[in-house]
Amino acid sequence: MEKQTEIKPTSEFALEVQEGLTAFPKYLSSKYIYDKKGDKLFQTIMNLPEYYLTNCEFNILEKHKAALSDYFKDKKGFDLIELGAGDGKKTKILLKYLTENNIDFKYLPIDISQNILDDLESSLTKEIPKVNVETLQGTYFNVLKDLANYNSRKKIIMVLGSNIGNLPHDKAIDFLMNIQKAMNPGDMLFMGFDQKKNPQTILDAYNDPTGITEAFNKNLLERINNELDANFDIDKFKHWETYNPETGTAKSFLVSLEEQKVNINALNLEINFKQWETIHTEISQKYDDDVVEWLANQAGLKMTEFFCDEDCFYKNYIFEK
Ligand code: AVI
Repeated sequence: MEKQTEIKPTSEFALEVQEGLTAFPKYLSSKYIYDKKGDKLFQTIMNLPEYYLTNCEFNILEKHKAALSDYFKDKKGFDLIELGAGDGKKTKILLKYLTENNIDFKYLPIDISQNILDDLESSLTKEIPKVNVETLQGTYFNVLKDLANYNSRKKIIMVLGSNIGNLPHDKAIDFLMNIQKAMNPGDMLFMGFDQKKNPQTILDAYNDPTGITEAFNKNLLERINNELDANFDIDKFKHWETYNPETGTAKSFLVSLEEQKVNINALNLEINFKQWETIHTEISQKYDDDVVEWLANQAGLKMTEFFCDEDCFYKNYIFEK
């Protein structure tokens, strides 16, 4: 049994850690992997040869940039709003093409991190100085709410990287529904969805031999150590990945290698682990057209087009209201 005296967790992070580690089976939310170190590890993951998602989406944008530009452009110009812009490496393919072809648009990257936005803006000034950019710092939905009536121009809302895959279907529908509410008729959502494929390819993408994905997963425990004064010994946990080809769900776990106790001082909480007990940390959902169409319809959107790479490992879909 966990030992706990009355201490009120003060942040959402503390509250969720307390909830997840006192539940059975134990779980933690992958959204908390992303502090400064987690962001860096994810950038490294995106460049790993096993993490095919990056190249697939890169190739899709490169191959279809002219067609996408035709879909997006509008007589009155348009606003390209990107949720979770990151370093913008993939987006720059589109931005370059649109700028070189004198298409009238404004680029509005949204990110929770002002640092990421500052880096993106200064790299754009160097690489594509003609692009009209306005960065927006905040959570996706606060910013989207503000943008719902931003101006009367066509909005293209873009979410790359299959970020939706980190949400279970009910949360994915909420996410799509929130985007749908910020759209007007004629606006478009352009979103990446990683596809079902050979299960081994998927397992390898989340289990690289260099251990970067393991460090990324374990960053959750490091954050709890640093921010909640805990004493996880991260070497006593093993990164474990599973993929269920029936549901298309890849799941990450941390498995306790031995029976152990961990103290989380900020929560006045002692957590017991049995040997081989798990903490479920992340899902990375893989899709097919039927599931994507079902999610979209549930959220009040219709799928109007998709673009895929050579092997159809990955697809970017266009949705309208
Ligand atoms: C951000 N997200 C789409 C990544 C994914 O593929 O689920 C996060 C990730 N987890 C492990 N490797 C990459």
